[in-house]
Amino acid sequence: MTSLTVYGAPRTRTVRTLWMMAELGLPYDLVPITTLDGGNLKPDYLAVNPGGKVPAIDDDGFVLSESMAINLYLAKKYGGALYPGTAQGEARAWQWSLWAVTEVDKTIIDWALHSSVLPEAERDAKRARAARLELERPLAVLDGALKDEPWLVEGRFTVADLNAAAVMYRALWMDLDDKPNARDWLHRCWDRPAARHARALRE
Ligand SMILES: N[C@@H](CCC(=O)N[C@@H](CS)C(=O)NCC(=O)O)C(=O)O
Repeated sequence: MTSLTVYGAPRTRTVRTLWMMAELGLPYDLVPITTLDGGNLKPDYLAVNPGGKVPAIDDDGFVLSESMAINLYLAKKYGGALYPGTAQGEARAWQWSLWAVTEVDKTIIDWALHSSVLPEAERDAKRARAARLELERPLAVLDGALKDEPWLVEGRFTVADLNAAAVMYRALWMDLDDKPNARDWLHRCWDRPAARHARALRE
C-alpha cells in the first residue's frame, strides 16, 4: 500500500491537486501548508519544496512540485483513462498543461485580483482590462480547439482538461459569451463531482 501526501491548502493552487485526488479516489493525507502564515517558507516545508511553493506531493518517498507536473504524474500512474492512451495524446496533455501555466495562469489571477478579489480600494481597473485583453488570444485558441470536440484530447475527459480548467478556475466568473465552446467546456469540467468536491474545499 503506497502512502500519498499532499502539501498545501485548498485556497491556493493546491486545489488543482485536490481535484485530481478526488478524480482518482485514492486515500491521501493533506499537510496544511499556508502561505498566509509563512508556513511555506519554514524549514520543514523547504525540505519538501526548496522553492517554497504549494502544492507538492510525496508519493511513497517520491517528492514532486509544480501543479501541472503533479497531475500529469498522478494521472499517468493512477488515472487509467484520465491519462491519454497514445504518444500524441500524451503530448497534447503536456501542450495544454504548459499552455495553461505559461499563457493563462498569472494573467487570469491578475484579472481576478483587479476585477473582484482585492478590496475595491486596492483594485486597478486598468490592470484588470489589460489582463483581460491579454487573455483574448489564449481564450480564442481554446475556444477554437473545442469547436467540434467536447474535450481537449482523445474525445474524453483527461488530465489535459483537468489541468487547463483548473488553471482557468477564475474564468468561471468571466463573461465568456463570445467564447461559447470554452465557456461550456469550463463549466462541464467544473461540474464533475470531483471538481465540485475540490471547489467546496476551496470555497
Ligand atoms: N507554478 C507553480 C506555482 C505555485 C504557486 O505559485 N503557489 C503559490 C500559492 S497559489 C505559492 O505557494 N506562493 C507562495 C510564494 O510565492 O511564496 C505551480 O503551478 O505549482
